[in-house]
Amino acid sequence: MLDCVFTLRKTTEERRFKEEECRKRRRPETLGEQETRTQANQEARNGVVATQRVFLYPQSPKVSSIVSKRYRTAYHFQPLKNWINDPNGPMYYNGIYHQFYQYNPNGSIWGNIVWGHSVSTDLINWIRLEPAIERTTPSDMNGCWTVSATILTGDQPMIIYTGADTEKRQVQNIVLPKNLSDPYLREWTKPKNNPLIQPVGPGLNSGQFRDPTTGWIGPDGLWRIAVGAELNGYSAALLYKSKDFMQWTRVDHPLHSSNASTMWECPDFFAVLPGKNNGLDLSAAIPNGAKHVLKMSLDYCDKYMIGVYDLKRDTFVPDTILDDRRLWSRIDYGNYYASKSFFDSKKGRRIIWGWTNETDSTSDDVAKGWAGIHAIPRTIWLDSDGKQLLQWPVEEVELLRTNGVSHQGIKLKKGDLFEINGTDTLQADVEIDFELAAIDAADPFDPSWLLDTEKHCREADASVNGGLGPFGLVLLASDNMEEHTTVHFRVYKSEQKYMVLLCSDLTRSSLRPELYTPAHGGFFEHDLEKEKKISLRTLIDRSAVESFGAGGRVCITGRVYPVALVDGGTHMYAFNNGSSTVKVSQLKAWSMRKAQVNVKMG
Ligand code: DQQ
Repeated sequence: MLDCVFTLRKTTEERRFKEEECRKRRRPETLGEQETRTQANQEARNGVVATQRVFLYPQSPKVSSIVSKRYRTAYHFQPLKNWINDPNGPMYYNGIYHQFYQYNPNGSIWGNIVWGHSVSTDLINWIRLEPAIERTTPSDMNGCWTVSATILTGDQPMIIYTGADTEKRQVQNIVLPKNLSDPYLREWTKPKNNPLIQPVGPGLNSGQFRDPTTGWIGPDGLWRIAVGAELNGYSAALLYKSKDFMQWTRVDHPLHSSNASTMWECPDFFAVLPGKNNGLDLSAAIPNGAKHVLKMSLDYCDKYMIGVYDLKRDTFVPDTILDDRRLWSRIDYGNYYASKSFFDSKKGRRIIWGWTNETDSTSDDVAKGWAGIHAIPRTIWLDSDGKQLLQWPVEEVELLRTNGVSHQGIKLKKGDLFEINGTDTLQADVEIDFELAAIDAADPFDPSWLLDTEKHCREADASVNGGLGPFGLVLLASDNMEEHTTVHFRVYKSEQKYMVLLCSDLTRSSLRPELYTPAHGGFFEHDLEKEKKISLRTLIDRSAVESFGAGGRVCITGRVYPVALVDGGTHMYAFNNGSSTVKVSQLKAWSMRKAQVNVKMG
């Protein structure tokens, strides 16, 4: 077995580069395995073949440089060059979608942050504008960080953002558009009264006080925002009130706090209606039966709680409080952080989008000259059970689909592999429905897996046969399968219900050394007795793989850098490696055209 190498998984703040324990466990291939692999490779060209022949371990790599334009995504948002992280202040204003983003104009690692600014009419194609905000005043001299936009009554956009002041304290500032008649709102003004909010008060850590939410109006007609903070050593979303959006007073209790963690970055607070995928504007009248969601970024992922906003006490009360934060629900079970949502008044939906970082090394990013993408914007709403958020790529992305192929009624017996031909395997949108006949074949569920789903996905990988599953997709596979990424389900039976695991296993995605290649995974409850099928949608965009299990119950985003993507071609398959046969009742796949994400202002 090769020694484990460590890799650097980059996240947010200065000094926040974190060494992750390497989970790639590879062993050199034996001669017998090499032979089997060659044979399997020939068979794999004509439809269904045996998976056990191809889930093999790769050889020691000898690979070309990672500096290739071919790893840049074709329809995810990323600037022409350099580093980006959090999406900032997304909004729809006067017929235009705006997104700002944390951007380093000088290089491809975090630092010198300004707000990049791009505008769009469809959330997929973007015009790039000059940076909207840079560090120019005493209250943002050491940082102009994450922001939320609020459109005040009378159509006035305002953005509250975190600045790091001359003493490196985190303060909250405001900016306003200079000229409301400019359709692109290119210039923003910092009023003289910044900072609006100082990090004062007992127990508040002035270096952990940032990322204000979009504002909302309470029953008393006052505006509110929440700010992520560390209070007395624990995480809190501190609540502030204002009459005019300029003068803010801290409410004597947080919107919500928890002693299960120490700081929440990028809190997001919004209302949802169970079973309805139309979004709600938090400042409009909230219908009866609505629930509230508090999203927070921590532990390198975005988690959320569903509950009610108690108007009298002005607090968010989660339906369930889980002391162990490993059990908190996640917006995405992969590489996805610092997401922000907004109410899209054009289409009456709530949209969320997040940042997906590279998983190569920092020196690779420096060599590439770029790092970071934004996930495809997703419509987000609450399932009818009131417990689980559902997400789906915005419908606009479907305009990029071309060259569709479709198959029905493919039976996949244990060990079968079906090649999906006819589409671009590097830029694709795949929708597949798996029909399950023998749900009793599901293996028993062990609740301890919930504490570390990545470990479970790694141990029970696609080569490990189960009662019902693994079945799913093999993506970005090299000719000889030395490189491949699997996105697959396993079904388990737990007392009264079925628990389904979606894994996005990147452990064999690339022969390159020093990559972070986890096996991401998330569980969800599924009423299989009623539905008898599970759907999977995966967007493949070169180095990005974004998957949506069971209509968006579990979403997983991953980054991969297969050598075959640069040096050869890749393949895509549907597979089953569970004892029970599964039927692909419907499979649709499209090539995806390139989006224009950096159109220069004419
Ligand atoms: N990124 C920003 C911060 C935020 C962090 C700095 C989250 O405002 O807390 O670039 O990724």
